[in-house]
Amino acid sequence: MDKENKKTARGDVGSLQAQAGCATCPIHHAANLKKLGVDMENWDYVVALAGNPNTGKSTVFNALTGLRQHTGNWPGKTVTRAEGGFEFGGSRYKLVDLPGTYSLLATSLDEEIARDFILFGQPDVTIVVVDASRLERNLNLVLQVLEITNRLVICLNLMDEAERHNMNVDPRRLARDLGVPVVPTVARYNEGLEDLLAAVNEVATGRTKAKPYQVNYNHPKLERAVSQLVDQIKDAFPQVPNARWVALRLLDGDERIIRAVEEGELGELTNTRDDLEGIGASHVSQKSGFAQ
Ligand SMILES: Nc1nc2c(ncn2[C@@H]2O[C@H](COP(=O)(O)OP(=O)(O)O)[C@@H](O)[C@H]2O)c(=O)[nH]1
Ligand SMILES: [Mg+2]
Repeated sequence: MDKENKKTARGDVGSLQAQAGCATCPIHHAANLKKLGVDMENWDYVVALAGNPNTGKSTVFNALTGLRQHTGNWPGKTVTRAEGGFEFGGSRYKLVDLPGTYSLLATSLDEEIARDFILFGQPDVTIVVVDASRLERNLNLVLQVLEITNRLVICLNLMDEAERHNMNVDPRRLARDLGVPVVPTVARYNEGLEDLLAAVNEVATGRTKAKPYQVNYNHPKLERAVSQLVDQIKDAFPQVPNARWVALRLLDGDERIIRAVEEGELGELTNTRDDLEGIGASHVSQKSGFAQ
């Protein structure tokens, strides 16, 4: 990539910022972010942070909450749970940093915790933090989250790394293809985070309704089996948020979901907002996760 293009790649972050922010609109103003640290009382919305390891989730978490969660790898880190608060656009948010995972198929404890939180905890918004310089690998998780919820925002982070590797990643194209908001960021240098908050606010308040890309399995037999199962799941567990996803997992032989259905516990996993603390709590270290 030549110098001119480089400028454009980095310029994208800035120009999208300018675009999202009618500069006079207070909702897009930096001063509008109030970091609340561990104060998470009376939150209006719950936001989950998901993503592959090392995509900058903790960096985003720290920038928004003002907390100093350890970034880097240390034993047990991934099963501690970090929560913090922030205020933006007149609303109070509780932010939950989920363990870093490459998938949500629950083949490990981390994946199980992340998946249970996104599916059963029903956060108002899930931010999927994506490494722009390793897009293909990261999209695996994005597509899985898209199957579970349409309340998500993609944080296309490490745009500087993508640029350094001469990759020209187009956030608008990605947003169009995936059908969800995509915000380019360089979290380490606080670039793009206001836009991220503006997008989160839009989804949380329901002003933006995503039409997420769904993997088409294109298989009549599979679709027939899925729709039969969906009807049965809805009858037995009317409170389950995404019966199609549960049906796909049952057909996939997902042991945890099969067990939950057999033991009639699937509905119980669906906690009310007030009971979010319970999600995955049995697996999660009692430590608050706010490592200094
Ligand atoms: N160059 C660059 N580094 C970043 C960016 N965001 C985070 N990092 C760095 O990437 C590393 C991993 O970040 P961390 O927040 O711990 O990732 P996590 O594993 O997803 O929580 C840290 O050294 C961060 O400083 C970014 O946008 N650009
Ligand atoms: Mg982290």
